[in-house]
Amino acid sequence: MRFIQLFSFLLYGLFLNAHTVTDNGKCEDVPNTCAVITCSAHHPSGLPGRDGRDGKEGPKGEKGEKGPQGSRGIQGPPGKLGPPGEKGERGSVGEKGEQGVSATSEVDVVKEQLNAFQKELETFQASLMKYKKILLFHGGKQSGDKVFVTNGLEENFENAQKTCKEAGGVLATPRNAAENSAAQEILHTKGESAKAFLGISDLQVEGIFRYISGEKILFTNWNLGEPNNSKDNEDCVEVQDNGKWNDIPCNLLRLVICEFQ
Ligand code: MFB
Ligand code: CA
Repeated sequence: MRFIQLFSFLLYGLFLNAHTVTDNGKCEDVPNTCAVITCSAHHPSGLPGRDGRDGKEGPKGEKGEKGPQGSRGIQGPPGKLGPPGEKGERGSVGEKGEQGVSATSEVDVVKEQLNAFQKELETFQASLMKYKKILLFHGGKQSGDKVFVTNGLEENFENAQKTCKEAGGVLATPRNAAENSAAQEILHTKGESAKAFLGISDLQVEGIFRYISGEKILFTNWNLGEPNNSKDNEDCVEVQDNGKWNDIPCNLLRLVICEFQ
């Protein structure tokens, strides 16, 4: 009996048209075919068919409605500097300043300071004159602001410089004929052929004679044929009792004459 039922069911199905699902999802007959697969929606008594094959990709959908506003973006870079603002209103009047020093009192203060300075200078000049008188008393010879004095001892060039520096002066350095004569007079007080070192040498650069301060000499009174750098060893300078200069070795002993200003 069951076989007949199944066979009749199958036979029934064969007489039905085959169906397919169209692109728009409808179920339509396929003519001149025997139904094997049916669309169950038209045969409620039929068994549900298997899932159909995926349809072809449908056409692009219509543009959707505008979505909700996105969340706030991150802080953007600072904007360009804006144009200068308009000039502000005039500020309020400031507090009253302290009482100024009257011009008169300022001038008075300066006058007082000047007077004090003048008195100090006079005291200094008086002391200086006093010391120069003492130097002259001890055989010193003055020329202009300078006083030339000897301690009566002979030393080499290096030690002669130190002796004058420690006494508050420098080695005799005539800068003109008058000063040179003052130094020469001191030599005359020390007898014939006395000679003294001057504060001049070409120790720094051979052949270029400079003062101890380093500047090139301006005034000279070289003896005839001098400086000759005899035996290639004469870098210091002596003044002779005739007032003439000669270059000699620095290690010789000569009278120390200092100058004080
Ligand atoms: C030279 C002089 C040199 C020595 C030598 C005895 O002059 O240039 O410095 O003093 O005499 C001739
Ligand atoms: Ca010489």
